[in-house]
Amino acid sequence: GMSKASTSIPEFHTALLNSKRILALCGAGLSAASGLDTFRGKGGMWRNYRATSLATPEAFENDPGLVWLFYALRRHQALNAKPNMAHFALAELARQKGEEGFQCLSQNVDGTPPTLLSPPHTNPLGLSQRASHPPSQLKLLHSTLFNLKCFNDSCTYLDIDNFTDPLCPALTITPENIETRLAPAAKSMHNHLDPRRPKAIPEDELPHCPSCETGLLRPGVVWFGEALPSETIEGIDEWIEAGESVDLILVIGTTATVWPASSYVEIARRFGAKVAVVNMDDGELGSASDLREGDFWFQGDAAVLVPQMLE
Ligand code: BJW
Ligand code: ZN
Repeated sequence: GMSKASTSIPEFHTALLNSKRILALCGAGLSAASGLDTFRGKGGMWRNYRATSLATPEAFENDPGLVWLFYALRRHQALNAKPNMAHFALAELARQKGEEGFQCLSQNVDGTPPTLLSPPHTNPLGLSQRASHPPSQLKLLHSTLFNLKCFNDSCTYLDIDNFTDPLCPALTITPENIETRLAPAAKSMHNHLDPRRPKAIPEDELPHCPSCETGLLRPGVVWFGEALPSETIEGIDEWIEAGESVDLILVIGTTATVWPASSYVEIARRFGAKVAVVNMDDGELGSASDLREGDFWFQGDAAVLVPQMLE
């Protein structure tokens, strides 16, 4: 590309040493080496599917069973994945720099704050959490697969850290459910919002809200058109304003196309930050256009590059 950015790890080490206040904006590419699929870009299963069109309230309204199968599969995969070297390296950076020095803003939904272990999973935490990332330095922008909410707008039921897998018999990960029910519908060029499509699973077989008893439970993740968790956003704003400066932002494994998460790159710049992009694909942010002199661009697997950058 035409980027003026440096690709030198030693130069990055110097910039890192000179940075007092650091942000990371992470995306699905951070967990790719752990076997979790990305939404877009190279190497992700979901790029062949219309996965993002399942991440909407409209899709759930129209076919809750189909949307639930997508999330049941992702809960199952996240519970069985292990953190990779990039998760561990970021957790170590967090310990070294402390709360004032480093905050990790993650768009990934594979985790929750540490909690009691719930059988049968001996280790039911998110990947960053299992890498012992300090919780106060991990901001989950799109929440987590393991919070459940009620789809009924007027009901405030919230079930935090629910690691039950499967959530109910109808949501068991079977070839029938995944290959016959989920995959064709998610891949289909037909509009799966079409109300005439047969539903994936009868509604009475899906998990219902124990509080209002009328609403269906839904994954507590942030879908398109929904607001990000306000305490999380406020916490980040406070951190940025408290120091009135950001020296460096690491943009790791994300297309940085989804707003408002993507806006933290520009916000950090406004507060003086250099930008360091780590991505498998040189079509991304890095080489494309807006990296400048003083910025960094590293192409490859985050699980390999991030540990080298932070060592
Ligand atoms: C590797 C690698 C390896 C692979 N190593 N790298 C038009 C313009 C601007 C904005 C909008 C617009 N129309 C609508 C909007 C707003 C909308 C939006 O931004 N849409 C865009 C698509 C344009 N945003 C919203 O709707 C947000 N809410 C909102 O606006 O609310 C308004 C409101 C305000 C107040 C009150 C009420 C409402 C919410 C956005 C929520 C996004 N949610 C999702 C789903 C979460 C649940 C789930 O996981 O299913 O979040 S969408 C999906 O994208 C998910 C991800 O977190 C997010 C970002 O994806 P990410 O992480 O960047 O992954 P990929 O796959 O895109 O990229 C992976 C990268 O890794 C690639 O670059 C690879 O190359 C790379 N890679 N392997 C390193 N080994
Ligand atoms: Zn309810």
